[in-house]
Amino acid sequence: MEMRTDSRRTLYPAFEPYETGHLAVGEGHHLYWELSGNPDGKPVVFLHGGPGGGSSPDHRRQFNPDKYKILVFDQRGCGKSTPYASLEANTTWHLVDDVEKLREQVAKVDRWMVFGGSWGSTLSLAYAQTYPQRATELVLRGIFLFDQHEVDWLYKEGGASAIYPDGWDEFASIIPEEEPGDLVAAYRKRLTGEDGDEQLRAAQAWSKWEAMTVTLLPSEATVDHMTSPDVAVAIARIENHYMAEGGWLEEGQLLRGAEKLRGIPGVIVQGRHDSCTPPKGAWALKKAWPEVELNIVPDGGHLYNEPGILDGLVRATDRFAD
Ligand code: STX
Repeated sequence: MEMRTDSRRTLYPAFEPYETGHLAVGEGHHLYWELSGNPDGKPVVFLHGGPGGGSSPDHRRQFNPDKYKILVFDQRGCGKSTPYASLEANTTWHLVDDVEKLREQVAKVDRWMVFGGSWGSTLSLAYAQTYPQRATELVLRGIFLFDQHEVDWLYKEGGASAIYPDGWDEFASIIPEEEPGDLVAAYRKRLTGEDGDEQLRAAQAWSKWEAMTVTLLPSEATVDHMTSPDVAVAIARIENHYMAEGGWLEEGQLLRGAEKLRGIPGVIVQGRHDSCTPPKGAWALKKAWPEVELNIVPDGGHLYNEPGILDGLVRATDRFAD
């Protein structure tokens, strides 16, 4: 693919939701949601990353507000959803059914575009493979299939640690070397323990490691945001919980399920230098789902707001807008 560095598309100018609320989805969870854009426009649901990352006011700006009816929400335990950072009844399949509840009860539409990056791509695939009749298109970024090699890439030595040995040492340093088990298990003990100070320290270290891997160029703003106590605890507890459980997905499940996506138009925007979710997963998905358009961004990392990644995403949503 040709590398485009001039006239790259950027976020739409800031706009506010026209309606917000909380939806009770069961097991005590209340999900914060917001509708923005054009109430009569083309429906789209935005699925944020992590899991645990929560939504931000910039996420809606990837869609033309004159053309899209945009539903953004915070997944169980994230952002403004309550109870904060809760791991109770918090699995991939709870979230898949939450998306259906939001479609029926909040967006009140029959079908919608499904848009997600990173963990949001995992959840988009799980949702669209469960309810293929509900997805008009899929726009995905930074593909994460929850296969073992992707989890190991992030949390075992020899993957992202080979690119960020400095960050890896810091991540590993809060766990005594002689402690048995892997780092995901060791962090889990601390992130779910009774000691609040230890939980926060582990949460900030977990989130800092992730923050280092998600931008191509060092970003102090990303590290500061992801390690701030109110954000770090949800990211670390929820992400660690999902990683420890393999996302409640069988190995290869989302690749095998790609046959259910036949006939649904799709675009993948994937950074070549994505150190969090390297292109291997996107490539495997493209082979399993030949109709999808795979755009590998030569100077792209992982995060949606990097210039080449954002350009690809906005071009995709614009193309599907009419
Ligand atoms: N997790 C990758 C992911 O979904 C494997 C992700 N990485 N960072 C984020 O999400 C946030 C920046 C949204 C926290």
